[in-house]
Amino acid sequence: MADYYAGKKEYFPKIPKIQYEGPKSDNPLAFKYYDPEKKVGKKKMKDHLRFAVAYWHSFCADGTDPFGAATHPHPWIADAKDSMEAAEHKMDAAFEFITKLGADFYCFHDRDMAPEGDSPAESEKKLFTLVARAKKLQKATGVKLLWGTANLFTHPRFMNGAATNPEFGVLALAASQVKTAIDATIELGGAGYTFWGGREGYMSLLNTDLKREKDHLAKFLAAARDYARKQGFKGAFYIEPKPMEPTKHQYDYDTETVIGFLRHYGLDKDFRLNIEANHAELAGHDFCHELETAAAAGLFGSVDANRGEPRNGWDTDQFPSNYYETALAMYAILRAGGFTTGGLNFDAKIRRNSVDPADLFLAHIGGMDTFAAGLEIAQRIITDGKIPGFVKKRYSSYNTGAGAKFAVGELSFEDLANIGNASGYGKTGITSGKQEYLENILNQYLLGL
Ligand code: XUL
Ligand code: CO
Repeated sequence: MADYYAGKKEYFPKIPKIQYEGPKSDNPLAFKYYDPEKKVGKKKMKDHLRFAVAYWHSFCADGTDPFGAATHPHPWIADAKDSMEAAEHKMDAAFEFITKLGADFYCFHDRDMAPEGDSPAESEKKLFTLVARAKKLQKATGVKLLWGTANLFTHPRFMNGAATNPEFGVLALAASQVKTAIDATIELGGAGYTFWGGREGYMSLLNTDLKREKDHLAKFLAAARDYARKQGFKGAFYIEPKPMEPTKHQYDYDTETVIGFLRHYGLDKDFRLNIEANHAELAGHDFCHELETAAAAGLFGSVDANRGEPRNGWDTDQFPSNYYETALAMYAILRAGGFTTGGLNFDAKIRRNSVDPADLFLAHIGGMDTFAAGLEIAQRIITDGKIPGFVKKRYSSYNTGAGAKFAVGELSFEDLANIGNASGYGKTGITSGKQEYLENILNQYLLGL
């Protein structure tokens, strides 16, 4: 590691390697809860959490919003002679940041890593020039690729969608881009490949054939999967639900919608869910609801770790800071068996007015601490057993006798009705759900950190 910096230009010269110092530390550039080597249950924290830095927000986004110009001057752009050199410097800065932070993974879109060329062939060449550099940097630093993806939403050609575009020519260009992005992901040993819906949705049904667009999307995904498998890709494919933005109605609305889509088109063997906290909120769901729903279908895959702003109706992509939310999320994730190919990708950006060079570090440190604390609380819920024990007991009437027979499909509807008739009304069903009791227990764990 020390060799990695030798003789290199540093883009974050004042920032040391971030260390764990514990909850009492008042060093802002230190972890308070994330202690990578600490064992929680059977695994080390770092292996439970599998943190990834998002290339797009951290090294490409510059603070621009619809009302104002850039506020985050990127030094790696300033000292470059052209867009390819800027991309190289940006990559050096990214690997410096990720290693100083101590995250084990990163995620990227093709266009985050390399600029688009004048033709598909030139774009591919540019991307693979940067992929070769990333491969070397991954080897030198030990940082790994969690997942890759293609940006099918920024260029104007995708204004009417990519795989759901009414023009076949655009769909074919999207395929060319995804093929190259899959090749790049394979070359970099990516554990997964993500499809976020981008502009796959519609603004008005007056100009849209919804069924046709969904059929095309499924055909496109199946063909992309077949290509990747043929190339030897063994990783996971993820669909990332989002209800709206940029289109009025995104086809991958929420987890339940995506599960239905995957099963309807026979894609559920290869595709899993990448669940983003802010997208859950936009769909009117709790983050943990989306995780639990994916887990219940056996389709939980990965997480885009961020948070929304409950009083805003858009994707604010803020860094996680809410222990209540991450505790419930990690509780769902642990019960789903934890991450295999997936991880916690910080699809989050610092605020427009967070202009100190250290702010990007502070944001990630806070996010990692918030999830590490969430993990410890989730493990405590499980080890202490009061909450899961309560839930188990709540369903215990289905474990024996007629309830157990019903659960395995051995009772007809008449059988069920006869049991109901025989029991009479009495006090059946007048049983406390104990929500307040359980919330109080959870608060005890949270405050006892
Ligand atoms: C957009 C979003 C994307 C995907 C990757 O809301 O979440 O950054 O995660 O394309
Ligand atoms: Co995302």
